[in-house]
Amino acid sequence: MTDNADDFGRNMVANLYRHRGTTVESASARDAYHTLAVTIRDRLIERYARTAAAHYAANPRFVYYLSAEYLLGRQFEQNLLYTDTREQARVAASALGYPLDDLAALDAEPGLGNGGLGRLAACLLDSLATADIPAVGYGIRYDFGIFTQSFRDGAQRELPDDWSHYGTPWEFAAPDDRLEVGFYGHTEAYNGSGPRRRWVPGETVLGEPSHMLVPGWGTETVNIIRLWRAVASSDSFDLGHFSAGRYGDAVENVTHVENITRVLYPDDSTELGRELRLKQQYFLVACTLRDIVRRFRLRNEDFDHFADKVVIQLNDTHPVMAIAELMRLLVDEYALDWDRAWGITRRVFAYTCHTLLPEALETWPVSLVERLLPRHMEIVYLINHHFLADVERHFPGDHDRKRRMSLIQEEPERRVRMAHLAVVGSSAVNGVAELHSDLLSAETLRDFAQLWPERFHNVTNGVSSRRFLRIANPRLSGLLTERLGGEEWLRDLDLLADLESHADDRALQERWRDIKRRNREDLALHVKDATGVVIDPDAMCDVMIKRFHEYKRQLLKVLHIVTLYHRLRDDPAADVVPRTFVFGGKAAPGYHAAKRIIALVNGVGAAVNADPVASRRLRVAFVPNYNVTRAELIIPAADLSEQISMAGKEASGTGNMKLALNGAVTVGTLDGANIEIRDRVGDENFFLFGQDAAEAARTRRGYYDPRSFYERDPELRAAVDAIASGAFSGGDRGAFSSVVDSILYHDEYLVMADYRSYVDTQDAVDGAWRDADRWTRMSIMNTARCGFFSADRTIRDYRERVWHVDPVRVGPHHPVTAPD
Ligand code: NBX
Repeated sequence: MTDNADDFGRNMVANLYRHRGTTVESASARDAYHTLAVTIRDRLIERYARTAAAHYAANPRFVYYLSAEYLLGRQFEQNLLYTDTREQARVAASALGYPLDDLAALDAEPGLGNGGLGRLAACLLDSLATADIPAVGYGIRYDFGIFTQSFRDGAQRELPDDWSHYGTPWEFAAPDDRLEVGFYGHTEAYNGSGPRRRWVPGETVLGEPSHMLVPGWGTETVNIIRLWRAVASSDSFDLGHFSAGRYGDAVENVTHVENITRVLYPDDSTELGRELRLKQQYFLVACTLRDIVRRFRLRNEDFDHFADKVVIQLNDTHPVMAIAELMRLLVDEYALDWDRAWGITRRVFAYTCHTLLPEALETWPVSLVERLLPRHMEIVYLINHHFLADVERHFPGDHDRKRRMSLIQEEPERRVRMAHLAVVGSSAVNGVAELHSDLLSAETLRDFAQLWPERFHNVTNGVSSRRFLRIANPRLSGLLTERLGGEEWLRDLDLLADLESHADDRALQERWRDIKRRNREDLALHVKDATGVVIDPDAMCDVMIKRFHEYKRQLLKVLHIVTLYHRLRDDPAADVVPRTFVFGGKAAPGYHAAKRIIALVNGVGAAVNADPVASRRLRVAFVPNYNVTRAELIIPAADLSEQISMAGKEASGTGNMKLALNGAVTVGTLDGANIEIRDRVGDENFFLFGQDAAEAARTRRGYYDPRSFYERDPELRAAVDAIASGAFSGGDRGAFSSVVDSILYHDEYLVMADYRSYVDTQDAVDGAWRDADRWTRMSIMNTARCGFFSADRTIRDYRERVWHVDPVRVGPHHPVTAPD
């Protein structure tokens, strides 16, 4: 496809007619946006056709990434970049009478995920395509994504996120590929012996796929992400009820079926255990495996080759019922014997764990699985039977070990342990940062790591440099491209290391500071708009953006802010560096403790911002509705990155990588990937504080008295007392009593124990900031030394350690029609 501005413009006008049925003169902004998007999409579709043909011809091993969540972010800017059509699009947009940026702002972000896990999935798909790896991402097309957050009186309010209300130009529905998914019912014997049985579902629903294009950067490859939605069959609508005026009853069945993919569960890290959630998970798994088998059979017949052509990466335990489902397909539907089916299944699956919190390890009541998926329950029992016999062979008579490792937990209620099923049914298991993988092997999954040490790997997370540097931070990217002599760093992020030798270059430092300042100005405009808070673009931008969770310790950050506030109140001339504290993040709607902390941040912010003395130095801005789009605005402006979780709790973190890559200096604990960031950027360019994982575990195991810290530390006492006294809740002493009690009497996450170390370290941050050259040097070093945290490297690690797949190059002139 040729791409001069004239061709692009003609193509766009044709698309305006064909897709919107309107004219240049009467095109609305949304008409213009949609038409432009479709015109960009045309460039990708052509590449996709060539990719599909190349994959068909090569019949390679495919990576199938199974994830209940994807946080893709806006696609407009990214697709402009990946098709290199920005200039043509600018000209075409203005021909329709609109600035390109106004149209880009109409692009909706599909919020089909909660946080890190969902965004990681999107970054990995981007890097898979960039590395020319044949891959498909499978997920759920939720009608409503992660809720839209707003604040009322400082408290979080949740509104539904109807992300595709206006339709989305990036999505192609494929109603012809609908398939049936069963639930409930019973199982029956086949004639003949063996484990083969027939499942007779009590309810069937239709799964309809749609796909979005996932282009690689600087390559011809365009992969896809396939999303499933539940649709009722046309006979689900009860015309009889409708005619009788019973309109609610008429659509009851339709609603019942379509509710399966209605809404993303907004709970990260804590399990709700709702039946509908299990239905969602199985729905994804059933649709996806049928699709994978269909794709396999396009070019292959014998299931003995299945594992040579298929690797399925399970993103946490949410899709783990896929292991039982593949066994069901192979044994019941394709009549393979059990051992052969199990050999294939085990080779196909790989499992990534994303947590260390025991409460986040999914289990499902046996009674529920028996009812919803009766055949799968039988299969899980059979897998368990063989597995426990294997454990017995390795550890004869060790009954306690068998009880610990069983796929079924017996007490206090019989439940299926999904993480155990995942490990038993996979050939590779990985954590997402070195510390996390070590703790998985040494603690959470110790028994399994002892039995099968060769299965356990580390694959440290990474992030997309295209999205989080090139697109989010065009100013810094421009400078990098100029200094590094081209854009090659976007495919090889290790090239950033070349900057290191220029870290003391005055001219570079000046440019670097200027860019940060202008990024802070952009952020200030948004903050003013979204919150009314005015921030000083010269103040240090201190950023804490992540889900609200007690283990992440937003509360520790609050205690620091209150401490600085008190210092200024007690002495208006106190030596406090001007700072803007920027917060972003949502709390699960049912997680009351986290929601109280959100209200407290807003309460402290209101007090600080309104205080005539403190507000001269300090401002607090809580940007509502944190999402990928907001991240792209906040991260480039950040000077200080808050990564302050209790050590041993954060599996990896990926915001930490995005911020460091954009030249923010980290203040953090030795947790998750912070350790690897510090190892790389150097301890002189990282502010470390607090107990490490071993110390924290010891503190928690021994006698821990959080109140003693309160009693001994006057600044800590003053901060806690102020919260308790109603200073941040209009005098209401009860408002935050649950928060105060939790840290004074339980303090599960060692906020009190780490407070002094944190505040002292923050004083050292102030000291470093005052020396502008020193700070800028630290900032440059962070960018220069974070090339390792590219998701491209993560994909290389998965390829070598887990997937063993080869790239397929897509030629520029590949035949567009698939052979035979
Ligand atoms: O996955 C996150 C971890 O907390 C991060 O440390 C890590 O960097 C990231 C990527 O590996 N986990 C996460 O985001 N979990 C969820 O979003 C989640 C969603 C639903 C659910 C449980 C967890 N039921």
